[in-house]
Amino acid sequence: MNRDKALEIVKEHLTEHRFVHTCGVMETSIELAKRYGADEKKAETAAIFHDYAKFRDKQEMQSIIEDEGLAQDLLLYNSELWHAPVGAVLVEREVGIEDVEILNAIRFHTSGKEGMTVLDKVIYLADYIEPNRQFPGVEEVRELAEKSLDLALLKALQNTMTFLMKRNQAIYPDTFRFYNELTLNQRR
Ligand code: DGI
Ligand code: FE
Ligand code: FE
Repeated sequence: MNRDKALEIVKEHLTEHRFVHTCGVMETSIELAKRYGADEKKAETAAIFHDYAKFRDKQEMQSIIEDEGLAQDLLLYNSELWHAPVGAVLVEREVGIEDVEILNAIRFHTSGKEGMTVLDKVIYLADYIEPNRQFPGVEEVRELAEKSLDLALLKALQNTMTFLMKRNQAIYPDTFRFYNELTLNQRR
């Protein structure tokens, strides 16, 4: 889809702050796609729509998780996780995007999972390091992202999981599996 059209569509579903974040993810995703060999156009589209469902109400997201046969264990974890898989469903249904690689990158952008494609990883990392993000540790991950996709992701995962654990939050199993995969691959 044409970039301007896509941005026009998504803008209606986001706050100004989240739209600015989305534009940052778009720019960073294209850069990372070039650097690490993912399809730049798919990265652009996935980035634009990655937070499409961020502001849907919880009740609607819960119904979609139930009715569309998404992983039911999502309902046991932080509802912040829901907008990613629900977003993939709604971007297909409402925007008409059918490309499975794009939809998967949206689907996995919050939890991550084992066996992600380069495109999935690019969107996950771009979401974390886009220029408008400011939190402790982000600069280190930005620097790692210049050299190694997986090392940058591993640091991002360590930061996120530490952040969640310090707040007594549960960690979704796919996030753990993603972290374990990245860690074990570093040792080979
Ligand atoms: O939607 P964004 O704010 O741009 O970023 P995101 O899609 O990565 O959402 C991050 C939120 O999800 C953040 O508040 C942490 C929260 N979260 C809750 N449980 C988990 C989790 N993130 C991961 N990776 N794994 C969890 O188990
Ligand atoms: Fe998100
Ligand atoms: Fe985001």
